[in-house]
Amino acid sequence: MKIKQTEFVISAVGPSQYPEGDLPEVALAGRSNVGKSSLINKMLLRRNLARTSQQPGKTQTLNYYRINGELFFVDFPGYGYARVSKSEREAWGKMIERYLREREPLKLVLQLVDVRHPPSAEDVRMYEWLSHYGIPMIVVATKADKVSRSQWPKHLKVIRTSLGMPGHVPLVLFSSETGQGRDELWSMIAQAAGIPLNSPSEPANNAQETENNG
Ligand SMILES: Nc1nc2c(ncn2[C@@H]2O[C@H](COP(=O)(O)OP(=O)(O)OP(=O)(O)O)[C@@H](O)[C@H]2O)c(=O)[nH]1
Ligand SMILES: [Mg+2]
Repeated sequence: MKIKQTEFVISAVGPSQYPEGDLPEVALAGRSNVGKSSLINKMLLRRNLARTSQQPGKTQTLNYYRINGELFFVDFPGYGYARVSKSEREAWGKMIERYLREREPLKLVLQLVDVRHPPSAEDVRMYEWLSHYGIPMIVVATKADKVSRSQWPKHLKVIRTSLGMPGHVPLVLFSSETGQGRDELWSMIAQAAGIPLNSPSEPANNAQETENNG
């Protein structure tokens, strides 16, 4: 995916603030600190477009990023903060549930889990909740660079088993440090969103190379 233009659009607190139009949306869910903002920045090759919330666990907004005028990334508020009150947690749940149930442009959810640790009870709940809505999902195991290569299969197996993921749900290893998983994720996102990986006006990399060599 060639990133031509990226832009933070809005921190939406509810449906009236969601962008109009029908650009496909790809949502990102996961615990606070799992690496959602880092993944967005790596996917978009921007150092600091998506920032960590100033008040972790408090931000109850859906953050919209527009890419190439072709699709949106929608960053969910992170879950898993012990200090969040019951009413805040409920407000969070209501907002997410309504979004998942009603948001027509939503094409794909990336659920992020930390590859180092078995999924938490909240990760499992989130996964079950997302599956319930029948929205296409990819589980992304973040921080791959923090686990040695030889240990990857073991960790991935724990994730798949703990979440109860059927074989057809993709599980992608990702690192925002090394860029591992970036190409694979882009091709899955483009397919789910129904957008071309390379726009017709732009030859794919290998086509360009062929032309240059010729
Ligand atoms: N080594 C390594 N560190 C990472 C990776 N992804 C994220 N981190 C680090 O993990 C911490 C949290 O990353 P964020 O991207 O801010 O996490 P987040 O999920 O957006 O957190 P909230 O916005 O609080 O929900 C930061 O210190 C990142 O530098 C990764 O792939 N590898
Ligand atoms: Mg963040």
